[in-house]
Amino acid sequence: MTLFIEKIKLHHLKMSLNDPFSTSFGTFQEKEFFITEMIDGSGKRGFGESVAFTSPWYSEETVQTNLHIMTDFLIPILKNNEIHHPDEVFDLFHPIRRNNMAKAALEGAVWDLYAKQKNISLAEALGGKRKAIDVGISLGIEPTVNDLLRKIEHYVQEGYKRIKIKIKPGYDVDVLKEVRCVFPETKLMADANSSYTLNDIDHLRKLDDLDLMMIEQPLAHDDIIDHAKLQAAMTTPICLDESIHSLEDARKAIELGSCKIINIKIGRVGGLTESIRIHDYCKEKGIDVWCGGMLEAGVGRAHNIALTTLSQFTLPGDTAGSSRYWKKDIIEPEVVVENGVINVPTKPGIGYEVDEEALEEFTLSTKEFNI
Ligand code: OSB
Ligand code: MG
Repeated sequence: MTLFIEKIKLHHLKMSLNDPFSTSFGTFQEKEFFITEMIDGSGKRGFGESVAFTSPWYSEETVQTNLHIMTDFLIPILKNNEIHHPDEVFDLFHPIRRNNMAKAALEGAVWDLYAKQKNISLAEALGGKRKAIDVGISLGIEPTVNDLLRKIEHYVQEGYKRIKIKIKPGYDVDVLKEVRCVFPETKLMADANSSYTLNDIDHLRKLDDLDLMMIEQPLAHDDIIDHAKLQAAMTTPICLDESIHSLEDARKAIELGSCKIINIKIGRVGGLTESIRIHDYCKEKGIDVWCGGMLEAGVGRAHNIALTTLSQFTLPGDTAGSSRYWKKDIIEPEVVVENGVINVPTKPGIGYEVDEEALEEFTLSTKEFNI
């Protein structure tokens, strides 16, 4: 079997979030990204989504570097090679160093097209078995603790399976103590987005009294050594996000004891193929994983849902419903969360239709490449 990709389109979109989202590294009000589209000879279309932001805050990639790398390096590779299975894309892209979000944006569309050609759901193509997935929600840093408490109340009522709270120095232990006081039973976790150092070890250890599921990425984005020291000094499990870019990173972090949990983001690790490899390795090592989010629109959200059907995704992820982010999403139907659960679509590929009107409404420009 060959995929016979004839055309690739890069749709550059810009959408406004319902609600500004603040982290220790900055505030998001808008999201710019690419919807990648791959069209085969029979007119079947696969879709992917890039997740880099406009500024290199979370990682070094940006919307513009994604465009550069896809246009000048990755699409030429797809032009010059026949693809029989989506797993081959990871190896074809391997000579290009890093730029994992650019790679994943294209690889995701190949996976969707492949599943549609085989007439199976993307979840099935990936080997996932779950029919429904449990989800949590990630809440940004709020102007006041009362604002945060109100939001938590709202999403607990909606049924989300756990609440993640962004923290940073000066907005951490006291805030979480108040939250724990008001919500004694709620599953809570904190995400620091790399805003602490080992000098904060005594302060971070105070979190051990709050019965958190985990603390995500407390230390530097490129560290696994100090995280191992911190994990040895804390009972709260550490979950790594920014530090894990590959299966090799995951292996080293687990061997060192730098974390007990891994957040898998498809974009950060360079695609679905590498996500599955990390998942399988974690399963073998007894490390729980969950699927992280990058404030995705519908296509990226659909990919996250499909990946989360794999068995070692034992903890609720950050893939909330479309309405948490957007007035109008770009897929039909939108992603709906009921009682903290998303029913996995069974239609071929990502299982949602791209809403052509919405796509057009949010598109700034489109580039086409004949393959
Ligand atoms: O660290 O997981 C993160 C959003 C932007 C950048 C980094 C992160 C996040 C989130 C939100 O936590 C996840 C989501 O709701 O998509
Ligand atoms: Mg994170």
